[in-house]
Amino acid sequence: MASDLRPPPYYENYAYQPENLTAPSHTSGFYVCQQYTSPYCPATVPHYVPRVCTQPSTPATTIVHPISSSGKICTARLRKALCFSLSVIILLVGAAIAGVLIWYFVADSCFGSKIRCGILAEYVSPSQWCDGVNDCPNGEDENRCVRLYGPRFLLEVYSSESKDWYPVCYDDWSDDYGRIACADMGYNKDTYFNSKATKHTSPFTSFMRLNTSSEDTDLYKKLFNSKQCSSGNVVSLRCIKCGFSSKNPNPRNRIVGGNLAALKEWPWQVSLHVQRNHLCGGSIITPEWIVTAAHCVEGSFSQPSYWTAYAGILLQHEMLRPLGHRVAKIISHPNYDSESKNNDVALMKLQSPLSFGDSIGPVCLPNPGMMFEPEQQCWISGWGAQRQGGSTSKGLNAAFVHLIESSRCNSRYVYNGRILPAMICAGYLDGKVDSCQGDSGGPLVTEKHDLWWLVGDTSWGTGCASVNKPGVYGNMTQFADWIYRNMQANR
Ligand code: 4AZ
Repeated sequence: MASDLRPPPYYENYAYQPENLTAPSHTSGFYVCQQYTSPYCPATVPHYVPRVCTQPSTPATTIVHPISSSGKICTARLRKALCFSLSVIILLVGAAIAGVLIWYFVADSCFGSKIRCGILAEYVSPSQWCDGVNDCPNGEDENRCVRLYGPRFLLEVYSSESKDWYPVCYDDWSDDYGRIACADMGYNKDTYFNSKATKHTSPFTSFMRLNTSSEDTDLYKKLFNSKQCSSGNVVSLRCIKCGFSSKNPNPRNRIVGGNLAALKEWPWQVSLHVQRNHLCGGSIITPEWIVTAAHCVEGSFSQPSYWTAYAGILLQHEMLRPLGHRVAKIISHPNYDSESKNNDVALMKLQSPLSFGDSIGPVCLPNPGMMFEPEQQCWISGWGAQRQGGSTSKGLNAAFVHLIESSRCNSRYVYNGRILPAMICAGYLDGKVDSCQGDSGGPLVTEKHDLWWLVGDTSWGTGCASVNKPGVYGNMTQFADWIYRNMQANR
C-alpha cells in the first residue's frame, strides 16, 4: 500500500519478487556459458539475459577430417543424404502439427451450433446442456446449470429447452435442495448458510417450480416451467456466510492512504508465503479456496508445496510455520497472459480448511447482474511496500480507493489502451494512494447491500501512487464463473 508521492525511478511494475529468495533455475534448455571455457562465450552477461553459447562455425573451405579412430569418413554424399532425409522428416512433422492445429481451431466454426465440452474437441448440442444427462466425457454439460443472480443471490436455473435462466419458486423449497444447488456450484455442503423467500419483481415472466411428487431424485428433473409461483416468492440462496466484516462505518469523504488495519476489518485477507517470506496477498472465498493473482504463481512458483497461507494474523513476524496452511493445488487462469497481464487470476486450494470466526472469513464473489457504480468506493489491503521500491510492510495496511472507468483509464495519458475487459482500474489519477509491490493477488473490495464483495485482485500498475498511473486489478465479475467451475471440478 503506497501513500506518498515519490519521484522516479519510474518502471513498469508487473510482478513482485522478494529479494532474498532462491531464484528459480532457468538453465534447462540453454547452454550456460560458465560451464564451458569457450572463447565464444562472452565473459560477463547480464543475469537476466539467457546466456546461450554460440557454437564454433566451420570455415567454408574446410576439408573433411576423419572423426573417429574406427576410420568412419564423413563424405559429402553422406551429408547430402542426411540433409535430405532430415528435411523430409521436418516437413512431415510440420505438416502433421499444422493439420492438428487447423482441426483444433476450424472445428469450432464447423460445428457452428454445437457447444464444446472442455478443451478437447468434443461437442454436444445446446439442448443437451443442463438436461440432467451427462453427455460430455467429464459431465461439463451438467456442471453449471445453476447460478446466483444479483445482489440478493436469486437462485436461477438454466433451461436447456428455452436456453435461458429462470428464478426458482420458493414453493416447497427446503434447505436440502439449497445444499444440492450449492454443491452444484462447487461449494462444500457444510458451508451452506440459508435459503430465504424473496418477493420477485418484474421482469420475470416465467419461473421454475418444484414437482415434489416426482420420483426423480435429481433436483433439476423435479423442476418444471411455470408462469408464476403460488407463494409469490422466489429462492434467495446463500451457499456461504460471506462478506461480513467488523469494520467501523467509515466517513465516506475521508481518503485513507495506507492506514494500519484492525484484525477483524478484512477477515478474507491472507498473506501468501514462500520460504517464510511474504510474496503475495490473497482473498478467502471458502474454507479451502483462496483467490490470488496468476502472476504470483508463474513459472516455478506454480508448485503448491512452495506456498503457505496465513489468515487472521496482522503482523508478518507473527506468521509462524505451525499457524500456516499448506497449499494442495494451484490453478491459474488458462488464458492468463504474462505480457499484458490479461486474466491475472489464480486459485489456491488449501490442504486443510480454515476455521472461520470474527477474524477469518470469506468475501462474497460478485454475482452476475451485480452493478458497481463507475466510481464505486472500494478498499484495498495488503502487506505491500509503502512507497515505490520499498520493502514489504510489517503490518496489514488498508486504503480507500475508487473505481476508475475503463474508458478514462485507457486514455492516452493514463494506460493508453492497455486496460482490457478482464481488468479494472482503481485509485486516484493524482496519485497519493495505491497498491504496491507485495500487495499483488490481494483484495479490492466494496461494501454494497451490507455485504463486502470482491471486486478485483491486485494485478499491476506503473510504479506506485504515481500521477495518472492508478492500480490495475483483475476484474472479478469476469472470473466468477471460471472460479465456480474450477471449485466444482476440483472438490
Ligand atoms: C506488485 O508488483 C504491484 N501500483 C502491485 C500493485 C501495483 C504495482 C505493483 C499498482 O505487486
